[in-house]
Amino acid sequence: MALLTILRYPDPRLHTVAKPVAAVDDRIRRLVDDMVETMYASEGVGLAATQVNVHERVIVMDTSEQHNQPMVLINPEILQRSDDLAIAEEGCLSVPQVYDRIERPARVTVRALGRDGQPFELEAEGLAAVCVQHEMDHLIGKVFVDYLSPLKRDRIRTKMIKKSRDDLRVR
Ligand code: GNR
Ligand code: NI
Repeated sequence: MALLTILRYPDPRLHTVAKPVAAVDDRIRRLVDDMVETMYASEGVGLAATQVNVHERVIVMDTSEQHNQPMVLINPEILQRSDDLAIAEEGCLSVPQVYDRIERPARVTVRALGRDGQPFELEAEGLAAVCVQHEMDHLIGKVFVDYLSPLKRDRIRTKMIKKSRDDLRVR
């Protein structure tokens, strides 16, 4: 297993559209395992392959309380979105220390392949619904700050550029 490097906003590679996984083989299983390790090491509840600069449709997430139920979603597709919306405070490992309220469908049904290559369906609500939608956005090159106003996004961009400079200085 290995820790992967997470791209930081405003890295343009975060806006890459991922391709479907052709086959769930050893290479994909290795990617999944490294992503799970990286997600736990970063204390995230989810991670999309886009964030580790792999542009294939792979997500890992764990919204369980004990952080002991990793879930793998390969080639995820949303089958149903609820009409009712919910607002939740979101953050992103690619945009550290930035949190803002985002409105999304409150519940979604998702179909995906698991680590074993078998299809399954997930009915998500609450944090799991927020997380799976946030991760699926990454796979189409969308970061949660893209939902914010251009003014807020510009302030975040400036803050992130300054932060990378500061992070380099203390390292
Ligand atoms: O760790 C994460 N927490 C989180 C909190 C609220 C809404 C979404 C998320 S996902 C984020 C990890 C991440 O950046 N995944 O792409
Ligand atoms: Ni994210």
